[in-house]
Amino acid sequence: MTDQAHMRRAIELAAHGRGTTSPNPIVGCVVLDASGQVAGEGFHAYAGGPHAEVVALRAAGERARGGTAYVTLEPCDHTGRTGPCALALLEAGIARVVVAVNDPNPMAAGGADRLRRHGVVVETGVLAEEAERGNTEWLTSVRLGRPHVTWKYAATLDGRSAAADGTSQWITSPESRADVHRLRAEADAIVAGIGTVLADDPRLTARRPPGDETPAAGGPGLSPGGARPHGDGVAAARPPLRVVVDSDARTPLTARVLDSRAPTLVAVADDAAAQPLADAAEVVRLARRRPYGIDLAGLLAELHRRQIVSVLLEGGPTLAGSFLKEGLIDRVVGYLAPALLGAGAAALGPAGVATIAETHRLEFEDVTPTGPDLRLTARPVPLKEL
Ligand code: AOF
Ligand code: ZN
Repeated sequence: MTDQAHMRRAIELAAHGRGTTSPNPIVGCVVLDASGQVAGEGFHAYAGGPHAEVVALRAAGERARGGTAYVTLEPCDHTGRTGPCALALLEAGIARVVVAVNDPNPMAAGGADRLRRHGVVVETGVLAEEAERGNTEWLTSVRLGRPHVTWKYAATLDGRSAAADGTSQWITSPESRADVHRLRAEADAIVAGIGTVLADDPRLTARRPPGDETPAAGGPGLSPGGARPHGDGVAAARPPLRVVVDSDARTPLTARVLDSRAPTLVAVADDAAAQPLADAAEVVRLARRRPYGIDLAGLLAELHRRQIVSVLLEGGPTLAGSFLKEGLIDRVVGYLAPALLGAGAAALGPAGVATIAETHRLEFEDVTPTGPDLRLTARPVPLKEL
């Protein structure tokens, strides 16, 4: 088997950690013995748990000596929640390490260098693009110092999210709505504007669809040939933090978003009247901005401090427009229903575009049917490519 094939398997293993590793990345590892036979496999299952390399090395035992390790992310060289993987690979006697993506985390990087200094052959960049895709959110948060933001909306084919009288429920199908719950469950935080909270009174919680067997918490990540382990006394994955952008502090105490199902943060302007939210939510004050309420980059910085890696931005064409205008949207997921309204609010509000030359250009990444609807995923075109 080729390096690519083993790396593809490592990427597959990494994906078992999807949704449970935050604030850590997903990482997979395959260890071959000296004769090229697979001796151990592993993936990172939850923050605080063993790294993928350690899991795979444990499974391989003595067979790792003189062998090769395939890792989707450069082995770490630091002692964080766990010890340095570069050291573990050296102690196991690994002779060659193949890496997909370099670690941009300055605290952890340097593993490749340390291994080379000790005579290990290190190759990097194997299936890098594929491995990057699996860690888009985490890589964005490390590189930009703010969470990765996905803006999600649902609309008719003519791009409207509400009818002329403001009614907006059930534009898209039950399948699309179930898919949104999957998106929510994968996010660390769900952000909505006060307009949406007042109009729709959403809970902004992630309901798992019936039949979804994905465990809420990660296990030790041991995996050769077996099903994904779970339980094992590991803390359950935290429910996504609910964030309300509410510059004038208008969130009513009776709002469902303040229920006890998940923690809530209400972001108000620094000059907003004090708000008696008691214990229902934490309030954070941010600089007031025009036209939309508060300093959104400041809000993301605050979420970054709280180890929020991925944000799902929902609800509020105005809020979404402001995020877009400030260049704070990394991915767009639109659910389009085969329906037409002809009048009513557009899915997106003003986003700083006055003339066609200023259009926000995106590229489609994926198109998937969700029941009778289409789910379109797109990303902003990187500036250098325009
Ligand atoms: C992981 N899993 O399999 C690898 C990681 O807090 P720690 O000790 O778990 O360290 C997390 C950092 O370690 C992470 O941000 C990344 O830079 C590096 N490598 N992390 O969570 C793994 N190999
Ligand atoms: Zn490590």
